Amino acid sequence: MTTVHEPEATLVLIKPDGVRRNLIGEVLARIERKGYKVTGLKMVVADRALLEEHYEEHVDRPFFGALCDFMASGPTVAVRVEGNRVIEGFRSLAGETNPTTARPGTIRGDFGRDWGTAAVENIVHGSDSTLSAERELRIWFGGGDDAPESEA
Ligand code: DAT
Ligand code: MG
Repeated sequence: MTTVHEPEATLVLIKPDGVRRNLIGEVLARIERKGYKVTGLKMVVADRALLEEHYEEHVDRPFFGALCDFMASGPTVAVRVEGNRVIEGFRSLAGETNPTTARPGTIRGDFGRDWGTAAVENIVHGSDSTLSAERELRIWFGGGDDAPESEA
């Protein structure tokens, strides 16, 4: 069969709240059940420099400091996920940013809620465009020889 789109890759993060709540397996299961491939996986406690780079678009927002504190509050699981239209597809699995109104059936809608914290805690991150996916995968996995290989 002729394929029309090149497979793409996205960066998924299971944030410290997701790890604390034992949702690593749940999130990975949803990714895999959907048919996407996990092609890279690591657990890291993110430092400030990494988070400032990752969230550079939000540097001037009032919640930026709280967001970095939350993201540095424990281990994060970084996942490289591949598949056709996976960037858009994972954002759909994740649901909208605000966990109070994220639809049930989505990761944020099923497992997230407002805890009254300064930074919204919403279990997962997913890249929002091909450009940010490439940039974020480089930040979390590096672009050198140890970068995960694509599926054959
Ligand atoms: P998303 O993660 O859905 O791409 P975003 O890029 O706008 O959302 O924001 C990054 C993260 O920052 C988001 O997942 C949770 C937090 N956040 C966003 N808006 C916020 C706000 N108004 N107050 C507190 N935290 C916020
Ligand atoms: Mg975003």
